[in-house]
Amino acid sequence: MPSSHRQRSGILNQLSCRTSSIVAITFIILMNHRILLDTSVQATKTAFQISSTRTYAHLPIAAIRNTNKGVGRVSSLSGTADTTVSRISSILSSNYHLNHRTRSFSTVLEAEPTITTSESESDMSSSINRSSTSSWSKTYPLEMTEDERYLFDLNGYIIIRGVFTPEEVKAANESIDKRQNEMIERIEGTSLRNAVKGTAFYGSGAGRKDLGKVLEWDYEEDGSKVLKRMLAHPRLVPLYHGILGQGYRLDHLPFIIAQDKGAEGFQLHGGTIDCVSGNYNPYLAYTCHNNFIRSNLLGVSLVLTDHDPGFGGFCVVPGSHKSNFKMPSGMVDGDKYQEYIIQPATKAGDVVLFSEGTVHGAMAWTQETQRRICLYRFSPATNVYGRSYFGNHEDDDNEEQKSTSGWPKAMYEGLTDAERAVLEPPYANRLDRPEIMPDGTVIVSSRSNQKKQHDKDLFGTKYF
Ligand SMILES: O=C(O)CCC(=O)C(=O)O
Repeated sequence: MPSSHRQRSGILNQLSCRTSSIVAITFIILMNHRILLDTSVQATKTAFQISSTRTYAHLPIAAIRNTNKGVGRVSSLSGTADTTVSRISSILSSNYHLNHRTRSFSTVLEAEPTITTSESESDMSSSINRSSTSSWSKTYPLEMTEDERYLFDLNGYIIIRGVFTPEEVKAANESIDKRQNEMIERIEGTSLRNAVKGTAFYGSGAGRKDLGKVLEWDYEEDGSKVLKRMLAHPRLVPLYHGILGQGYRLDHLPFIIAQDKGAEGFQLHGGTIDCVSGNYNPYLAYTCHNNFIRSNLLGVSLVLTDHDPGFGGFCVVPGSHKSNFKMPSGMVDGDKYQEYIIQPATKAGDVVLFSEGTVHGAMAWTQETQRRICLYRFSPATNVYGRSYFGNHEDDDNEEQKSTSGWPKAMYEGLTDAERAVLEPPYANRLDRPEIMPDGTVIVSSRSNQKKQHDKDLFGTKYF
């Protein structure tokens, strides 16, 4: 190539690079300007990756949320700056923000260092489509706080006070009152009993009462809305994220546990090292590596009646999630070392989160008023213990239900996007899993279209 040609070509290349850079920088400034206006309201961090050699603006945008219209989902956009700008412009209206696909931005959001907030959103009707508003940061921490992390890691459980208002607790209890005769008692002489006769947990004869289908109650009932709120309550989401990770999921069908006076509790069970066998139990295990807490199965109880000291009900061996040895015989039944078995005092409206890797159980109930909790179990996105999530309805009389996959249909009624995300089956976040963000919006993380197409070509299905 003649030198003058080479020079010209070099200059052209430089110019082209400069133009690329100018377009890219202008684009960043323009976009940041628009985003800054929005982040002051939404407290959301935005990130761009601009290729320096080409004019591509790769926007790892996981969600574009139009607050006027609810949650919009765009899993990934890329293209030239021009096409990207025009594509974004065609999607966005005046009120929007961008979320980076990665989850790192949650770390820059401020967390209020409190675990005792009693602020609760009492307007139950407004819980519909709550995920399309982003007011969480105003009331609740957006991350599990350092105090919460410390306490949960230390003890294997934590109590969050006053998550639900007295009105919400009343609504839930009224729904339960209506269904007292649907409760199923674990009567004496059956294999359903949870404690050995004659031991401390057994009580004086009556069985524990269980009431199921709680998320299938008529959605118009306020009590039903309250119980559905546990799936993604803004006060609890940071804890679910801190213990289970984003993309956490409901694992068991939730149910009400009731104990009348003298009713049996539940002998100690669970444990990362199973308290009865002494074997490691990966399905329930608690771990903390590199400041990263994970509990493979998390029990979460909504407390619906007061549990003052000595009343009975939920009990726990604090710290047992890290135990390395089998529990001494006699302790499992509560006959030995009672002083190490703690019945935490809780009030109606509190929520108890406990790792199933922490040895726990329930004491016989001593009060005239019926004990009530609603017990949920959650797992990380890729963990599973129960099996109702994929439509295990072969025993049902309901033909329609039999043919559907997923949880019972009624459970989906009236759910917000965030609550619905929690009912997803187990699979990795990057496979189009809707995930609740720290601010309550829901985004979908995706692999590139090329990778998806590859799977389609390879397997004939969208996902491996
Ligand atoms: O009654 C409680 O609070 C605990 C119940 C329990 O651990 C269970 O049902 O597995």
